[in-house]
Amino acid sequence: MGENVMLGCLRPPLQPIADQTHNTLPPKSYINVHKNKNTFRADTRIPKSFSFQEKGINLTHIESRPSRMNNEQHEFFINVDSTCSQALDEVIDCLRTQISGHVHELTRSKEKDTVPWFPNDIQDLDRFANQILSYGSELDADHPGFTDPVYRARRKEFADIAYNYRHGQSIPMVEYTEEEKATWGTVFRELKTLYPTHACREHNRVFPLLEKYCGYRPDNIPQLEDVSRFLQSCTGFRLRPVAGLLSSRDFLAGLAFRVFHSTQYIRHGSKPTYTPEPDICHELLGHVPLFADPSFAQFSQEIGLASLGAPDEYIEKLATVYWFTVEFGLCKQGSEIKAYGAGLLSSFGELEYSLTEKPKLLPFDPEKTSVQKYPITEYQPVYFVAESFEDAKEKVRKFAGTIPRPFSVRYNPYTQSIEVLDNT
Ligand code: HBI
Ligand code: NLE
Ligand code: FE
Repeated sequence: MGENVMLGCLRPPLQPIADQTHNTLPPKSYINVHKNKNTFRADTRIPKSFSFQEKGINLTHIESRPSRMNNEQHEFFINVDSTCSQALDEVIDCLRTQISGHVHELTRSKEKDTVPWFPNDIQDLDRFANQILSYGSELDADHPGFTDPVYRARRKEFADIAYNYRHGQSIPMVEYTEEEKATWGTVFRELKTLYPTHACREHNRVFPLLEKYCGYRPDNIPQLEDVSRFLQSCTGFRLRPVAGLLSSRDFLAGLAFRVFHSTQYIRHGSKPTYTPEPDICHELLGHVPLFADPSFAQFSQEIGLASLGAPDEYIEKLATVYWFTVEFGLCKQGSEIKAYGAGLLSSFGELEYSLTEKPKLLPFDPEKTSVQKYPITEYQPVYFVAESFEDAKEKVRKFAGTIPRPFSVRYNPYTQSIEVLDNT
């Protein structure tokens, strides 16, 4: 992915180039700057066109030394990391024309084949636990729980369970409060009235089993551990507790192992019919029934496998495909359209809305679906309709084939690890 460049370029000492460093990617390139001390001006600024940041180039290291050739001069060695060779050429050209000195490109090694790290073994998922994007005690200001200290403290308790969890342990049981159970009860009862008409047949087939074996009742919030065991017996899918949102890359990687990262806290009681965040209602009522379906489980795992080691732009596309299928998918069933997306199946408000005339419906097509923009804190204006899970799976498989990866992957369920088959 990266371009490796070593450059010689000109800057006086004390020049604030380092200000432009803004992330911690590993050094990939070197720019070496010589400047004659005599021409040094302390207030020199990098002209705008030099802005590395503007071109998406990260300065990862900079050092200056007195020149060995000429002690009137300083040399600046600069490491930059860029994913775009052309942007790098442009910046170097700018430096050459606008700085009175020499700019040497010392090395540039193409690392187009550098593959982002991915978990190889199911235990590697333990590494994600502390990479949460936002959670519990850091609720956004417009969250209904933001100003509720009791709710915030409770969220922190759940976050700690997830942080301390390791693969292979059983998921700690939680005693939910009366208030939490009341919220669950409201969500559960309302959704149950809609499922027969609005949910896909796979969801309706599994739901009674969850009532029978996992304690799905209006007055009881089922325990993740019990549900995880049930899922393992159906499709090998399992749950692991998570403190909040993971990055798309981490979250999708879990699916490759048939591991679903599940929140354990419940939404704030003031808004039971819709919340933008995943919560236990969303996981247990929306996702779990479908992960118990073999065809859907395989579909989900394939999105996960496709994501392993994929370039960032494809992760974003896969996350969007995930969003419009696993989260907000609609599906043809006979002459009708039904909901199979978990975000719909866990929101009384949006489930009802999704099957009215209001939203726009488009056919599911990964090429197009993967670039559709979407809001995350309100009802979706657009849904994609799949012909069937099998058809969606076939299409995603084809799409995954277009992801540039110098290897292919296969999940070995006996060792619970990823087998990497080198294509080069
Ligand atoms: N993290 N814990 C958690 N739960 C999700 O449902 C989730 C996530 N991270 C990203 C994500 N979903 C999706 O929006 C896609 O980016 C995969
Ligand atoms: N909007 C959903 C709900 O209220 O249950 C949650 C969506 C999570 C992505
Ligand atoms: Fe979800």
